[in-house]
Amino acid sequence: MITMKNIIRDGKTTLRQEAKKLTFPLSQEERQLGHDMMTFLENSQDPEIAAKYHLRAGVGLAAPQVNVSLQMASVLVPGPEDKKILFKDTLVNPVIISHSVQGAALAEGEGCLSVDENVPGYVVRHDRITLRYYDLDGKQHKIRLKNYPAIVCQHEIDHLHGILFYDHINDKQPFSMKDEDLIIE
Ligand code: NB4
Ligand code: NI
Repeated sequence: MITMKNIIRDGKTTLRQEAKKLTFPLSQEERQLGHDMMTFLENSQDPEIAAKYHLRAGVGLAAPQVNVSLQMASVLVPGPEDKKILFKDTLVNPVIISHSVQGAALAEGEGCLSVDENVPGYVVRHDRITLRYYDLDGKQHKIRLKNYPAIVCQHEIDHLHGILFYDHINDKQPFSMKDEDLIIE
């Protein structure tokens, strides 16, 4: 079971490396990693389990965060009031093949399970993306995402390229954004 002990923190080299592409079929170990990352997200979003194991809540987790330098990330985005699921899958070799010019940022800023400090500021990303990825079974997906799920996937894909959310924050004016940029509540 993945817990906070397995999640490496800012300063470790893996977080700044370009992760390696996977080849199919995945090994049993690689598939297991995908399942374990998704289970971490489910556990972290369950108040009882999260309290018991001291898990910080997460909507995404990328393999480099558990010190595995491979292009794999799990995403579990619940809808408003945690009702239905907006997006749930483990992304293998994900690529953003096109995106809107329109930018968007989460109103609350971003946090990262690998960054213990709070870094305030808007992280302006693409509001809409077309994403190509493979799932753990090797099935190819090409999907369009917008708003919150699109932001989460971009945060995870950044991890696969050694980028952390605060790299995008303007340290002189952390809450500056273009008039056209969308703020997602
Ligand atoms: C990834 C996110 C940071 C910004 C937005 C948000 C949370 C993370 C990091 C975009 C992606 C993890 C992976 C949350 C959270 C809302 C949904 C459902 C019920 C609690 C949960 C809380 F926990 N970020 N944390 N940070 N990361 N929303 N929610 N709620 O997930 O570092 O690379 O359970
Ligand atoms: Ni993160």
